[in-house]
Amino acid sequence: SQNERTFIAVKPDGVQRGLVPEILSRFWNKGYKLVAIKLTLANEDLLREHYADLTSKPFFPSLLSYMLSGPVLATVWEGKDVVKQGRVLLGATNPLASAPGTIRGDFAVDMGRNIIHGSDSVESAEKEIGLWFKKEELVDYKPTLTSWIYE
Ligand code: YYY
Ligand code: MG
Repeated sequence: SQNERTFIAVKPDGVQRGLVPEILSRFWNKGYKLVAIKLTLANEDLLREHYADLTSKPFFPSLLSYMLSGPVLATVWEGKDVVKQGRVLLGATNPLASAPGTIRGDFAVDMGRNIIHGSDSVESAEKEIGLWFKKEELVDYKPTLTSWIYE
């Protein structure tokens, strides 16, 4: 449905490297609707919930300090198949395996500096949006271009 939502976050390295405008453009130009956006510092409790399935992994401590190393740009995007298509725009987790043309493929090299997060399912998107945003931060509006993007 056109109401599907995903959580996309520019990680601290992406913010510091000035990639925010480029990354927003990729989603905006594709035709997705921005529903929420904020620059924020994560905290350990939030990240332990966000990455709940990874807390026992050997790389978790470095993932945690990476995600705490600077501000994160948290965003929510809406549109048809946006969760899966968002992952396509991101590219593979390991940037060296990401195709050119994807965000990680174009701008990153190391797995632990892969510049962007995207929800991997509709269920995790709902969980992540609820973790990072309050209900009133999700903005309800009608983009004027909708009929030029959807048949
Ligand atoms: O969803 P995605 O970010 O593509 O990968 P996840 O498997 O959810 O892992 C989250 C995050 O952890 C990944 O973006 C980089 C880091 N990571 C890592 O540093 N080393 C690994 N072997 C796997 C993941
Ligand atoms: Mg993931």
